[in-house]
Amino acid sequence: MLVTRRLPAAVETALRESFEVTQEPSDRPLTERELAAAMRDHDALLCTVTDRVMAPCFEGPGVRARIVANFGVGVNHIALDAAARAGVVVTNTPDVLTDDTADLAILLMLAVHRRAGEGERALRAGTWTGWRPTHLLGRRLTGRTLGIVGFGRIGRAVAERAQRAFAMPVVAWTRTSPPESERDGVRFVASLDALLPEVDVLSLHCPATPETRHLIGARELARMRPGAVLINTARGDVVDEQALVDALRAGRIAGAGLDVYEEEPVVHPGLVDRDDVVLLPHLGSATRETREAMGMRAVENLRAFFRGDAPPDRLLGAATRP
Ligand code: 8YV
Repeated sequence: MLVTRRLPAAVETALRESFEVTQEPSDRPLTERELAAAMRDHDALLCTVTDRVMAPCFEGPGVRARIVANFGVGVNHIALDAAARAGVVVTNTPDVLTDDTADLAILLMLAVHRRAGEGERALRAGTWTGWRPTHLLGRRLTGRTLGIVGFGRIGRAVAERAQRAFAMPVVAWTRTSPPESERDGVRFVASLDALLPEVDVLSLHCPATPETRHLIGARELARMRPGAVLINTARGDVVDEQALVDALRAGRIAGAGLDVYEEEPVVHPGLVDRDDVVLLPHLGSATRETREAMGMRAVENLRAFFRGDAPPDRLLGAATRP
């Protein structure tokens, strides 16, 4: 199989125990052309979010790979329809990264409200002159109303943390929300439009699909409270970055905490400039424990497939033909 990036050592060892592995030594993202060639030269591909496994990887003569095992839960970089048409199985790594990604969403909420990035930058720049009663006053997170878009595993884990640790009332909207309901102390609303004006913090946890592209744009940002903060640990495409920059400049919202971007690793310069924005380099699942667990989960999927069993994390609908 081709493994596109370097992985935690224990994962690479486990892979080599079971498979004949080719690995790109430079640890750089492969081009679409290289990925298409890899699909013709290998029985399996183990890829990550930086690999765009698009339709040409699955189409035309000579495609040999029967499984694409993604290291990560989000699969917006894989052409699932083309994989399904070609009968190629696609798997991902859910569950194991839920807690760490939820923790990072909370970290961003705290960092924006308590001005942690600004404070750290000032200290390192040597401009901190000492404690004073009015220095870098932020805002309390405890008790603010949290809005969650997408109530899957990660959205639910963020809600639990916010409720238990920060006494935050939680309102959620998800594609499958019943009209108006309450479950586990979370109030579900029937539309995104209903959610936006109600919340102090809006945290995004939906997948990136054609339907969620620019889900948060100029219109949605204008419906948010002027003091509200946007948190995105999902995918960059869900937010129209230019509209976010415009809304921040105009003071329509109070800040943002972002871990994902529209054109990673490029970040809109209008975001980099701002002190009311906290920016992280796609670290949601980046703990030693979780990256190892993600890798082992991908290994389990690959082993099951080549044993002739159903891989535990096969994406339903992505590959239906034998
Ligand atoms: C991963 C992520 O680091 O799992 C996901 O969807 O966004 C990240 O947690 C990345 O996808 C690795 O491929």
